[in-house]
Amino acid sequence: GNSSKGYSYETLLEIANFLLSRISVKPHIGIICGSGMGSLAESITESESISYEDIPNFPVSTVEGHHGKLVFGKISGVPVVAMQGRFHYYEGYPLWKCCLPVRVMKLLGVKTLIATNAAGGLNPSYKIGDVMIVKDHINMMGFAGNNPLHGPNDERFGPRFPPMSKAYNYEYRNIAKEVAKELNIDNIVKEGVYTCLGGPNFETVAELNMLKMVGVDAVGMSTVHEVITARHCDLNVFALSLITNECVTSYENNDEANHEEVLDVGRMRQDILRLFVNKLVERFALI
Ligand code: 6GU
Repeated sequence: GNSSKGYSYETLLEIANFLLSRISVKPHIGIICGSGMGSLAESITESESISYEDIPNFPVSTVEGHHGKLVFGKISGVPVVAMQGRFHYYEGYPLWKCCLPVRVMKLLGVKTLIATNAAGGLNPSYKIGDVMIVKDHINMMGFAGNNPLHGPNDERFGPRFPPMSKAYNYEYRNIAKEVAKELNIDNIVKEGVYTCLGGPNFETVAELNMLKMVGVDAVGMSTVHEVITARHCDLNVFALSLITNECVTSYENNDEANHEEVLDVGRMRQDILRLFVNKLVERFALI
C-alpha cells in the first residue's frame, strides 16, 4: 500500500510496468518540459503519447501552458520520454508527488534527466530569452523543511543522506557549452545558480534582492526538488532555465511579472530550444 509520505516502491513499479506495457522502446533520457516549452516534445519521432489521466495513480497537471502527457519515442535515434506538463508545488501537490514522475522514469530505465524551466533573471547581465545552464541550485524550500525526500527512505531508490555537491553533471554542462558554440547561440547561453520558490505568487522586491545577495542568478517554481529526487536515485542531471522576464529588484521599476510573458518568451525561443535540446540528447547519449 501507499505510505503517508510518497508512493511505495511497488506502486511506482506498477506505474512503470503499466507504461512499459504500452510502449515499444524503453527510454534512456527523460526530459521535463518547462512552462511554454512543451514543443520540445514535438521533435520526438515514432512518438507514443500517454495522457496523465490515463495512467493509474498519476497526478494531473493544471497549469496553462502545460499539456499533461508523457511522450515516448526517439530524438536523434536516442530513446526518450518527455513530460509535457510537470507538477508544481503551488498546484497543491506535496513535493514527493511533484517528483513522482522522476522515480517512474528511473524505473523505466532512464539514466539521464534533462529538466527545463521558465525563470526570472536576477543576474543583471541576463536578458529576456537567454538560456541559463543550471550550474547549481539553492534549495530554499528545503531550508524551510520541505523536501521531496522527507519521510521514510526506501534504499531501493537511494541512500537516506544523499550528497548534492555534484548535482548538475559537469561533463553535461561542458557539452552544453560546446553545443551552444556549434549552434552559434553561445551569445544567449549563460551558466548560473537557480532557486525554486513555492509560488504561485511572483516574489516581492525585497525577496528578490535577498536572493540576489545570496548568489541566485535565476528564480522559478520547479526543478530543484525534481533534481534532488533524480540525484537520490542516481540519475545524471542536466537542467536549463529559459529567462522569460527580468526580476524587478527596484521600487522605481514599474514592470510586473506575469504568466503570459513567460509563455510568450517560450514561444519566441521554441525553435532554438528544440534544436539545443535535440543536440544535447544526441551528445549526452554518447558518453
Ligand atoms: Cl520572477 N519568479 C518565479 N518564482 N518564477 C518565475 C519568475 C519569477 N519568472 C518566471 N518564472
